[in-house]
Amino acid sequence: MARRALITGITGQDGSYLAEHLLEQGYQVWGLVRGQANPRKSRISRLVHDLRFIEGDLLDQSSLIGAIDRAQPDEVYNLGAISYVPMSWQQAELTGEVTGLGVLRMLEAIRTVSGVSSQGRSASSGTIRFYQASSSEMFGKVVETPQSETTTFHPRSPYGVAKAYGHYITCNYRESFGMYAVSGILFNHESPRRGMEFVTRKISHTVAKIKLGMATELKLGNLDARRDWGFAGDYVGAMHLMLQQDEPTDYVVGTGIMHSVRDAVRIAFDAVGLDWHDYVVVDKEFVRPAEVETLCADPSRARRELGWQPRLKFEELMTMMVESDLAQLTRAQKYDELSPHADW
Ligand code: NDP
Ligand code: GDR
Repeated sequence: MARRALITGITGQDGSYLAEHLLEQGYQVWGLVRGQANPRKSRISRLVHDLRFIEGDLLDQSSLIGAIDRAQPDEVYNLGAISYVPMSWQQAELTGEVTGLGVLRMLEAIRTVSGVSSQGRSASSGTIRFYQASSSEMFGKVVETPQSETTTFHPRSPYGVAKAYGHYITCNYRESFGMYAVSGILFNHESPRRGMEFVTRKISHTVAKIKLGMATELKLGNLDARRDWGFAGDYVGAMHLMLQQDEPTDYVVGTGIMHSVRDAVRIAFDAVGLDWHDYVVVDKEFVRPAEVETLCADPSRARRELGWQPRLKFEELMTMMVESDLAQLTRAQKYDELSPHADW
């Protein structure tokens, strides 16, 4: 019988790549979708075929119990979150509820449905394996470089704080109840499916618009911020591998190489033969109340124990994103010309 996986956050960037990866491995894949008529559900249905959907919300305990009961998964991947860091200052409480307490609710749903006793490790630990999408944002104001599984956390945003809660509660359920529950501490990963609000996609999309004469400038915040950026399509393989190990273990996943926002801008403009100095404007609106200046992974445990390695280099990734946005915008332009009521 096919193994079964339940993914929360199925409509997001990572949800789509992970679903594709698991379907390729022969899994039956279920996705949790929230909202009455979530428009992103039809987008993911067009992108990834053979998905099964269950309605539910990380804010609603009973819906998660119902989802586990219905999907009867072997593996649960908790990718659902409010994931845009600036939004976490505007909606700090909601971020705590979804990104932090949502993890507890999912662990409780698994514990309840699989009959794991609350009396401690001696009882059955259940068979459902759980993956939590932890984040390098937990390191925040870094105390050492590069960051590994043993580096101390100092989150700098309500998002980072909520992720740290999700990380520790996952570890706690593993230690308290013997559940197979692990966290992947993933560094930034991007793709043509990345949300427009994140800096790499904002850059690739605006550069493509400038090239096509649809925009004249690119407004950004801190150009000096440095990140360890990789390709999302590579990172979902690490998530899957983490649930196939004999012992549940947390892993750092990244490339070990840093670039600045300025580097990303330069590579993107180079890809279309333009000079970034002519178009980039620094705008205080995009500067954060507390910034994470640098993040760089030490992914040696993942390389050694999972045999995982990133394939795509940052230059290739940014260029691919610009080319994808150029192609998409060109198609949309043609469609608009052919159909005067295209946006109705
Ligand atoms: P996205 O922002 O693209 O996707 C977030 C997903 O969470 C969406 O599917 C969204 O669904 C869902 N969601 C939001 N609120 C709820 C809720 N109340 N109940 C259930 N689902 C909800 O994120 P990514 O795909 O980029 O990231 C996946 C996960 O990995 C996130 O947890 C993120 O924090 C984490 N992460 C991401 C990294 C990255 O670089 N991409 C790095 C490290 C960690 P909807 O369509 O309903 O809005
Ligand atoms: P991040 O990603 O906050 O690292 O979180 P984002 O792409 O939003 O920012 C990266 C860096 O770029 C700087 N920056 C800008 N960022 C945005 N969004 N818009 C701008 O105009 C801009 N100008 C400069 C930021 O200040 C920051 O330093 C992502 C999310 O996917 C999280 O969910 C995930 O946990 C982490 O990556 C790892």
